[in-house]
Amino acid sequence: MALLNACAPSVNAPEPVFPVPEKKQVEWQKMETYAFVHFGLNTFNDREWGYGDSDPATFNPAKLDCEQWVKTFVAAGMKGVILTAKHHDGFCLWPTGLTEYCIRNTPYKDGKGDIVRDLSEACKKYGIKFAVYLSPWDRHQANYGSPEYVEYFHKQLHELMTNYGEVFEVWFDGANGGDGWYGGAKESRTIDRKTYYDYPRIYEMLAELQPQAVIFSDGGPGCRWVGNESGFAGATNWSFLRAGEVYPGYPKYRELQYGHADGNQWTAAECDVSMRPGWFYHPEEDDKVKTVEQLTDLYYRSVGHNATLLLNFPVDRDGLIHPVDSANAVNFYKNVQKQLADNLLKGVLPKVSNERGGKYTAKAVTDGDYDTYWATEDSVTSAVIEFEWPAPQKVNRMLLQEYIPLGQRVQSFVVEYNKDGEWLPVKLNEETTTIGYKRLLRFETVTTDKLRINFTESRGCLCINNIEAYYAGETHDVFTAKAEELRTYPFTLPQVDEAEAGKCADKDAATTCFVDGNTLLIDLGKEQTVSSFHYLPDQSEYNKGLIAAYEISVGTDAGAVNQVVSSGEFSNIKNNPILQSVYFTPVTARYVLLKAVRMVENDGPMGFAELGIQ
Ligand code: FUL
Repeated sequence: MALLNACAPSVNAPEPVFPVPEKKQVEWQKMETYAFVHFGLNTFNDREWGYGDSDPATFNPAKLDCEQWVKTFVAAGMKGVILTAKHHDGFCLWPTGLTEYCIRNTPYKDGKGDIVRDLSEACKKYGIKFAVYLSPWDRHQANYGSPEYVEYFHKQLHELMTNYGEVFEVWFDGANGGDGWYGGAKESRTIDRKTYYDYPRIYEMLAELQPQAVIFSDGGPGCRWVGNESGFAGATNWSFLRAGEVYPGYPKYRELQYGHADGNQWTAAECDVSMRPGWFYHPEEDDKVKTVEQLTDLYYRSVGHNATLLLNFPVDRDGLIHPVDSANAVNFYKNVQKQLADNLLKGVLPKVSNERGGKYTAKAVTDGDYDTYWATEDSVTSAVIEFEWPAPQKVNRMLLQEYIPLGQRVQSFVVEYNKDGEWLPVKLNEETTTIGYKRLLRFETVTTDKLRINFTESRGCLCINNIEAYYAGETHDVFTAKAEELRTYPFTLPQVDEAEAGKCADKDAATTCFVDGNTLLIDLGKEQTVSSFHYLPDQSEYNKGLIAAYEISVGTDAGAVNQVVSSGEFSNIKNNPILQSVYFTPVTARYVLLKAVRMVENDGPMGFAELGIQ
């Protein structure tokens, strides 16, 4: 036998199809799910984007316990955590030598605390990876916008990269420049997002200090933002971008859900989403924690769409993960494990229409080894693989993996089952185009003794390393977010067509009322005590008509609605268009006038999925 093998012609591995990932990018993608922690002064000041002026004296988490966080992540199957070491407000969770706006000047542990250290050590203790988010935008520093700030920012990164051990990722946020406190200047500052931070120098520093770290930003280079903060990638999802095209704040960011099919740089997608509507903790969101079903749905549309899932935990004011968040996260993981428990294809020997030979045979797709794969001959870019069971099985899930160290290739495929001798496609609600590192499919249950996958188009010969099938039971997956429950006084919009106006008062988040101009007059019909304004932006894929900054006035006479009760920004509305609530001192009024002081996009009407006045 040994002699025979030695004489057999050796079969070469397929050539890579470019772009291909670096080894560290493959290791990163294998993590699949990891946690995000948003915690800082915002937590104690009920803010999503601190202005940079919150008093450090407000930061005093009485029960903070990083081990509690990490134990939760481990129980939820997560392989790492990324901490907001500094968010846009500029406040540092480590005792930095570079600014006084940090944990040293808080009552927490009498100024002796270091949350970056505590979390990195808890990660080591429980065996998960650690990483940091460092906001480039800093609304506290007086010199933000100048070259001196860039020096400061690079030094901050240096501190973090040298004092806390290995990080698996470095997270650079795309939200950059705008209003801020800036040392008391209280103004708006813009920077050139492409050049200001001198990223080439940052990449050099990271290559030297933390070569294993994958660099995140809107356009990578290590991994990319997925173009939404809802936690899903497109069903078609290429791990490529056209190099040099995407920069922080890239206007065509929706493309990031799908990648660039013709891209020349490997930059896989990461889906960031919070357990709650906001990224930071707000007590009024205690009953708005994502459910097990919602999280399970997101898992299929992130990890199952060739991306990773970065799931955020808004740590609460005690410094702990809230019990509802941890219960839902752990039960979500258990639910996924239950749905994908018993691989019906394990060890089943498939039949294929083409095989390269050598060690690249069909049995590699069911042998449980990541590094063995079935490959077709060089010129063969379409092929069929068929599985047969001795008796019919119920099936409604499939898992497919391409061997990405050699590139992402598959462009389209069809899954079919055999019914009384006839091949029929399984019924699913998304396209079957790309696969990449991992593709999970949910389809209507079929009972069959034969399944096949017809790979119809590919960028090169096929390299498939894993195929699994499951029966997940009859589940009720949630495919769209539920409309927010909004309580409101009855109202009319006297300047808007009645049918159109109805769309923002129908409790249906899927219908949006569009209003031209930049003001909206709301009539409560009679005088009421009002103290809050609620605005759910357009929830369609493109979130049309988003208002970035507002002024709210009230009055008792339609001709004189001029008592300003509040003005400000709808922080982060572009990326996370959730329900926006403005609270003000109670006042008696019949009319409320909203003025859009600034829109996210300059042209087009304002969009209101729902409105509420209370
Ligand atoms: C965004 C930020 O502006 C949000 O506050 C949050 O940190 C999210 C993860 O990224 O761009």
